[in-house]
Amino acid sequence: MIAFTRSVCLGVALAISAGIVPAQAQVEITAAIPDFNEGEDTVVYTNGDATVAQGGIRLTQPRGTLYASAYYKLPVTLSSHRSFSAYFTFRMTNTQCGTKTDAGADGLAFIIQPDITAFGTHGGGIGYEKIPNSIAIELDTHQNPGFNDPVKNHVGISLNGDPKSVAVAEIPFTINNGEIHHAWIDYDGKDDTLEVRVASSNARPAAALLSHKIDLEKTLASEEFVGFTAGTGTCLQQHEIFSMFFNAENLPRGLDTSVESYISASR
Ligand SMILES: [Ca+2]
Ligand SMILES: [Ca+2]
Repeated sequence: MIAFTRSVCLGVALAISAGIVPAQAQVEITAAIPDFNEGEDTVVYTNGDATVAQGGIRLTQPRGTLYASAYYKLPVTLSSHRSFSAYFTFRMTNTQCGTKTDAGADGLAFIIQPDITAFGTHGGGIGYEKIPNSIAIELDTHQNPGFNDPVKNHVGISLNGDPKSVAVAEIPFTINNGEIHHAWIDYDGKDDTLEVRVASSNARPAAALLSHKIDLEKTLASEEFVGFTAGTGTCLQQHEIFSMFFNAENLPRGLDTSVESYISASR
């Protein structure tokens, strides 16, 4: 953990007031876990098949009909508008679907909800199905026609544990190809806009892949847990998270680790 000193604050403030955005300026946010290599298991609460191992959260092993969740252990306090900014890295490996190894299921989701012990269902439920009072942003790799999945490789915004997403978008590259990918989720509760970005590098894309108008004050309370769910079915794969950053307020330029570094706020 890097100490957040008064001089760093002052330096950043002076640079910003002078119109200069310094490279790798340090920004204090609600929760910053750049890796899981040194005791970060103590800040993560796991359910089901999830465990903290080998530098990441392994949500599911590559076995069938599993489901799991993992949450940042401390509750986060959201503002009255429920705004937030989040960024995480993930990987899906060991894909298998029958005799095919170039397809796997079911995917993982970033979730905000009030119960640290909650995990939903396996298969197309992606570990979040039936979790009430929740918003899940799924990274779905298996097309379930019953859930209105547009294609197998898509992002979806799902409310209150219903896998029939209220908004979806096809992801233009394959997310379960064994590589580490990046996701940004930003909600501005003042104009009710939720934006999702997914990329194969750590540079935050300028344009959102999915932008959706939604009022989360109806869904989320002021105190919540943030984390991830995942599931496998007849088709399967391993799901892992390698970093997670969450701020309980919207950052207008979003969390971008290619430009700035982040530390957890002191509590
Ligand atoms: Ca699906
Ligand atoms: Ca879906």
